[in-house]
Amino acid sequence: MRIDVISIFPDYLAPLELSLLGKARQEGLVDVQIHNLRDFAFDRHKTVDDTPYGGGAGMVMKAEPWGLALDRVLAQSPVLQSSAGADQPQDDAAAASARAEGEKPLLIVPSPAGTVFNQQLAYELAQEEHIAFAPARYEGIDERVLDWSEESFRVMPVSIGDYVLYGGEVAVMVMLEAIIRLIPGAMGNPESLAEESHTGGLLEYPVYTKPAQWRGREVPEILLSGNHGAIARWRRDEQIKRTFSRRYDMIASASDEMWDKKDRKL
Ligand code: 6GU
Repeated sequence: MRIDVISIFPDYLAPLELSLLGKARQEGLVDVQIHNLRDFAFDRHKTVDDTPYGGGAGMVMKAEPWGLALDRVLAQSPVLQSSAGADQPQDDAAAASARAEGEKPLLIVPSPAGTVFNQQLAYELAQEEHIAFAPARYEGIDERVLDWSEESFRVMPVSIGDYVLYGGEVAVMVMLEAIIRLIPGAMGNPESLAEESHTGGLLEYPVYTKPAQWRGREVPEILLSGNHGAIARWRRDEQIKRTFSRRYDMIASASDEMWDKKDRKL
């Protein structure tokens, strides 16, 4: 998978080098390219923002640097290389309009006004061949950039939750961590994916490790019993209890198929 991030704060994305994310990157599962938006501003002060037309508070990100940065991302897109050929020059508008939706890379625009990111969307995004992220600062990006982008990208405004951040960079980090670990081969133990919170409709059960006693607290006896059937039942009961108390919204929206005949009212 190819991922591009265009930002005026590329240092925010530095943690992508660390840990499992860095490993997925090193092993070639994902090719992440960070672009500094200021490299696409050519005036003396590398200006990326200006005052809003119509007046009002704050600054708006200028269209020109975003246009050039997105041109660069398109020129490097594996999605477009495979359909048009790497060396073929592309007539921008004609090529873009001829392109079927499925042949366009995805452009995610982080915004508190977007659709809310969740595990289901993370699974879908992990299947993409090329995703570009356009995290904005200030009051946002000149709307014409998003309008123009529709010609060459599938544009998706995405929020990571109902609160407001200074800018989209941290939201990009959150989304990338959720997406990259779902790429086959990027998880230390893929079996942990099947059991984790937000995959089976219930929250994860509590876990314990040695020692069996710690500060007067014991590990639940059933986990030491060796009775795998009973342990599985206990874990499922704990999942149900936990989900009821912490996330009743997930219980309320669960489909009937989620419930096992042996699930009890707890
Ligand atoms: Cl994606 N961006 C910003 N600036 N604030 C947010 C957000 C994104 N998601 C929730 N709040």
